[in-house]
Amino acid sequence: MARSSLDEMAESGAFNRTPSTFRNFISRDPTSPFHAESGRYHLYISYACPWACRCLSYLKIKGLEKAISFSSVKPKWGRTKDTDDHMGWVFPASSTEEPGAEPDPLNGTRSLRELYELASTNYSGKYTVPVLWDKQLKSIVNNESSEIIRMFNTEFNDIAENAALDLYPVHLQAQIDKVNEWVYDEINNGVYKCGFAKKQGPYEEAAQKLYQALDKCEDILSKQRYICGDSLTEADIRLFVTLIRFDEVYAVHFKCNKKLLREYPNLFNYTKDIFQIPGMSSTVNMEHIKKHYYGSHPSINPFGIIPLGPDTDYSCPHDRERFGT
Ligand SMILES: N[C@@H](CCC(=O)N[C@@H](CS)C(=O)NCC(=O)O)C(=O)O
Repeated sequence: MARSSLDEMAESGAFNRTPSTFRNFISRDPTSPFHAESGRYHLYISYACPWACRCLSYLKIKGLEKAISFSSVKPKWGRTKDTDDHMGWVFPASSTEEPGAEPDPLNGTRSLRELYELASTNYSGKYTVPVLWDKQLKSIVNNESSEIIRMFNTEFNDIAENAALDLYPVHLQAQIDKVNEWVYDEINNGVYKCGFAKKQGPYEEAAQKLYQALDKCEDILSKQRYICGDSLTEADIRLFVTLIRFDEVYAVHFKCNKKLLREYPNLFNYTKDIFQIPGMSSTVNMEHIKKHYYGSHPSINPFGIIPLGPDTDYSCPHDRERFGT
């Protein structure tokens, strides 16, 4: 079983992501063991991680910040225990050590690994963010972002400040699922397949599929404001978290440099459009993003040098209003 994404390489040199392990569901049904209550759950994230930031985006845009607390680990992986060499997410010792990151506010653990071990004594998988933690049962509810965002979309609507926002509406579900499938495989995970490939063949295959998918997005977004039509959906949030990291990190660190995001007029303006949705810019901490990727994968970037650019301003005007709202 892989203990870190750096171990997820197949014999062929291709990157293979292992599935998440904690898969409980929070429900608005009061008889559920995981009832959607205000103040009961905590979301552990890293601002660096696109999967965790899907969940943080939902907290912000659904208006769940008062109901569900959250905190971020340090961006750069460190030793998770004194007794072995495993490297992974760690908490800072104080809230001033690393702006944006906080010590574990609930359990006082020093690493995410220790948190996983509190939840399950015989856990042997990866210690990934996001982690949705139940303060009442003192355990992990779920560590799979695609499921956490579904819970945040519907199950907290009695307490969400923006309950009316439905990012997975019934009439678009089939279309969203379809888009998610290729966006996940070819773009979200596609950049990792490029970056972690250990042989030329798997790299080229992943890069070709990535650019075919980006070209497809560019084409779709030349005709409509959002990826599934004229309203914002889950599929946009899932695409955004990769696009916002593209030019700053993936283009250099993961060798996705065939074309930059800023060379795609529609995708670039679309990214600005999503970034400017109230709450979304606070989910993007570019310092954490760059520190993490360039600093935590010594096999890709042995000296941990962080490139200076391009420092793109996503808050500047975009042209997406041309499609209306
Ligand atoms: N399937 C998970 C994937 C999460 C994931 O891969 N997170 C990465 C950070 S971007 C992680 O925590 N990796 C830790 C490691 O590889 O040790 C989800 O979508 O929630």
